[in-house]
Amino acid sequence: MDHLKYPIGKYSPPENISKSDLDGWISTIENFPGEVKRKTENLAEADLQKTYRPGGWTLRQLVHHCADSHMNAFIRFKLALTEDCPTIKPYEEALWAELPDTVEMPINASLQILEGLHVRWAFLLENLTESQLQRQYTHPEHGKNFTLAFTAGMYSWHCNHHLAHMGLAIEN
Ligand code: NI
Repeated sequence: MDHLKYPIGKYSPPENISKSDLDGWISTIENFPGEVKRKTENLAEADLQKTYRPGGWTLRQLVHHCADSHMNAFIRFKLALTEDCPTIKPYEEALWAELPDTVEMPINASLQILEGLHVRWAFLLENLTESQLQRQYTHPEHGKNFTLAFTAGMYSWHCNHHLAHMGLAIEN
């Protein structure tokens, strides 16, 4: 079950984040909407109801979740860049995934969100200075601070994590 939940393992950032780590992460973020589109473009509506594991989200929920999660992430980056170590607002991702726009809607709207959002997100990341990448935010549930460099890696992982889930769901 853990393999299905975490098909690429959990996020384990390098001890020291290099320029090439960051470049790789940014390109993953940049390419993600295209990857999701490629994976889903030839699927029938019924395929979107497939889950990647028993009790897991459907393919449809996975795509909408990525839009929800990455909209929140983009806002966190902007807050951290413009405020002094802001406390970000967590959200109940499991409950968001049960709302009508996530359970019932075609995925096209979220593909469009991801497309525009990731162009801006990758552009922003590519143009941050070293000191901007070291800016931090506080996550109240984890009770500690995270740098934007660490967080870029986390969301690159998040992209690949859910792409792997989508692959599993399609094969099911
Ligand atoms: Ni997620």
